[in-house]
Amino acid sequence: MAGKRTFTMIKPDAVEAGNVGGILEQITASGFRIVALKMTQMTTADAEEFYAVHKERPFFGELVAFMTRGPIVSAVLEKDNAVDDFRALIGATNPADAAEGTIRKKYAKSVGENAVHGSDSDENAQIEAAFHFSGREMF
Ligand code: 3AN
Repeated sequence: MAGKRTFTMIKPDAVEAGNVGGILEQITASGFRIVALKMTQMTTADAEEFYAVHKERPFFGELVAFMTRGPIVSAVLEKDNAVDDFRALIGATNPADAAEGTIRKKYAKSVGENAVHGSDSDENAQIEAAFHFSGREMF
């Protein structure tokens, strides 16, 4: 059965642009309950670990520099079928390919600076949530 929780980050581009409120509003209006929420700034070591799966990709250095350049807002979200429904809500990785009305279509500038992260599996949702939040920070 599909899991009930996913993990998201509002990335530095969207925080800088003042879009935290608009993005959280769209998330909650779409039926997700906020289980955990905070603003932090990732260190280089944090970003390298979080994105370790991409370390051989040509854009890895650019991705780590981008994700550490300013604060992010991270959250754990709850809804039936959370991972897939949240991926649908945010839209394609490249905002040029993202469907009308999706968060990336509205707020993302490019494939690199694409406003939000969404976990791609139940297993990764759990790993990513535990990377950013302690048990006492999740409700
Ligand atoms: P998604 O975030 O949709 O799961 P992934 O997992 O393929 O996409 O990529 C992780 C992150 O790496 C993206 N959110 C984006 O910030 C960055 N990224 C992906 N592809 C590129 C690319 N071609 N150039 C620069 N950055 C990229």
